[in-house]
Amino acid sequence: METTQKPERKPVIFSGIQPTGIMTLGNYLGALKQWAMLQDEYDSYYCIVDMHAITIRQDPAAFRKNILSGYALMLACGIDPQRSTTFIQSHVKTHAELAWILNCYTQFGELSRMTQFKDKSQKHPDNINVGLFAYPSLMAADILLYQADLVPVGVDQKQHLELTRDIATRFNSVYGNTFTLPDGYYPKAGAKIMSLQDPTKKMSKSDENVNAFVAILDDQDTIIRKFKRAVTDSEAQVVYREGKDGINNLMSIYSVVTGKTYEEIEKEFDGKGYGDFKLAVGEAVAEHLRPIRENYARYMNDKAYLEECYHKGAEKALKVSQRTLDKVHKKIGFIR
Ligand code: ATP
Ligand code: LTN
Repeated sequence: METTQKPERKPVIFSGIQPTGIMTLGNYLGALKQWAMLQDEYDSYYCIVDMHAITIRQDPAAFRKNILSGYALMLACGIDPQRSTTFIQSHVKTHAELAWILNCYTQFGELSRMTQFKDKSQKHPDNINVGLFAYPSLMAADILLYQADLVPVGVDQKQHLELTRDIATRFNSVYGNTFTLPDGYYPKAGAKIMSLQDPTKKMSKSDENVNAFVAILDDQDTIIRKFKRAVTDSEAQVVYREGKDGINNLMSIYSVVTGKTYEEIEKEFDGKGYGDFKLAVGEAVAEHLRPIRENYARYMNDKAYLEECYHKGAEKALKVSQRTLDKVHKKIGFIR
């Protein structure tokens, strides 16, 4: 008798990034670089989450540009639309549809405990909208629609990912196995790059002080200048130690972009001042980001290609995600 062998299912990755401004070195090391590295091992879905971005007020003209440039930057970081499904969230209607359903399986208390909600509410006290509150259930929908096994993100997203698992577990326990429980994937180094102006805060693309972050697209001189101005301490000793937040941050950045260990870095700068060290970090980062800047310029010169890629990506994403949404509708009792 003939045996029918099921084709082996590659594990699935989903991740997203908001087009809320200029993407930073933190976004690159914490997320985009990992996405590119993982794309062959997994069936990968990578998304510009424009629907999440409108939880903060966006200027329409700037927003339109940020969405396209965010998409181009994703490709420039090495995410290949032939090997990964790359798309824009609002193009795929299943995200909003499942998000609504999941809202009904998410508790008010759970969302109230989210630190990102608390931080962003404090930052924008005049616009604490329902979308900002429900942000995590849309994120859960993004992930669960593709039955993702793994979600590569920076550590600031850990709480959202745990909530996604709780929502999925709750739904599965009521209706039987429906969603795959996703695991977070946090890079060993670079999972939390800190602000260059206040190394106790994460580097954020929406920081008002442009010296606090390095944009992936900053030119070499700007990158070096920002590192020269980085806030450190007065000890003048390049060592990784508790309490030296500024130096620890620079050492971890230097370590990721050069592949050197902390010990090697300490040896390299033994007896040298912070000036030399900051210059070396700036130069190494600028060099590391150079090919991305060049690729980005190429992609932005070919809008037709970008358009073709995000249309194809959305088509594939819709097809896959619709299967999960249909299953959910059936389980809940919606009529076809
Ligand atoms: P915003 O400043 O608008 O809140 P953000 O810079 O935090 O945005 P997001 O789009 O929210 O960027 O995050 C995209 C990805 O980048 C997420 O996986 C997030 O964890 C990661 N990330 C963001 N900032 C850092 C950072 N400083 N270090 C490491 N990873 C980061
Ligand atoms: N909340 C994430 C962006 C995001 C995301 C996702 C990340 C939206 N949907 C799904 C991973 C998986 C953030 O980075 N702030």
